[in-house]
Amino acid sequence: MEKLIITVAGVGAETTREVQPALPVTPEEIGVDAARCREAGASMYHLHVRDESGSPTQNREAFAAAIGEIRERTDIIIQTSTGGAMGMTADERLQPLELGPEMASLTTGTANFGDDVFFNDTALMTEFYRRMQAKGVRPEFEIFEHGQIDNALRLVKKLGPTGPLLHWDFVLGVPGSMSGEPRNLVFLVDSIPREGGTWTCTGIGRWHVPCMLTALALGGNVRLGFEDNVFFTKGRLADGNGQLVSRTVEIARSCGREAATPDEARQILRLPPYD
Ligand code: KMH
Ligand code: ZN
Repeated sequence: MEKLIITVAGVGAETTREVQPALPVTPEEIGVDAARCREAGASMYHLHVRDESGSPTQNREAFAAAIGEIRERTDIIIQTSTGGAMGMTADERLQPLELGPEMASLTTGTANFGDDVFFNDTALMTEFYRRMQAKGVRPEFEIFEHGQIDNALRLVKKLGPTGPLLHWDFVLGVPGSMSGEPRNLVFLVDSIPREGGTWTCTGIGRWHVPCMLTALALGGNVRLGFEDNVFFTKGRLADGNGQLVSRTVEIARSCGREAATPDEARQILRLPPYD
């Protein structure tokens, strides 16, 4: 079986220090967290950043500062968010792409997100996809609802590929969108083109462990971290993103599957090698 790519969504836009005191917020904290997670077995970091007050921002310089701190410490694959936070404009959300990251997230459709609506209409996703193509940034299609797979495939068909393979992330358990039931993940995985793609899955909140286990059972990859879930077990907070990584590494290893290093993950994803 191919090695396991563990992506850490370590910061997010919605999680607060009040809820999770170990949340990394400053560029330095994010750099330290990414390095710790890499040591524990993660190969990719899905990056959101915060401003000086701790609020989510898509500011280019704030991303540059966090990326600088990560790169001082580790070779982990950096995947910047284009989702940002609720209510941000498309132009705000696009800013990190100017830095030419290796990868960036791209949600291909509007979804209910708790009491809010995560807005991604056709014009917005087309523009985001075009920008990624122009910059040579590999998208990770973040799928909250089934129809978003069809939207992503339409973009690829209409505008051409962004690289040698398609990479998907099934984000399950956001209140208002698809839940993390195993049957949902099976349905989604069954709906992406069979040849030559890669996929990962994350479960939000209480769906973290069920989704991680189902993804492992199906031979997929795993995303985890404080953006998606702050608990280690019910009612007990994780003491860091690295603790969540370590548990997944141990479970996978006990089943004969080793975690990929960042360079091994680059090979699996057919990204250019790290220099
Ligand atoms: N913060 C959410 C509204 C992404 O990073 O691409 C969206 C999000 C998705 O986190
Ligand atoms: Zn995100």
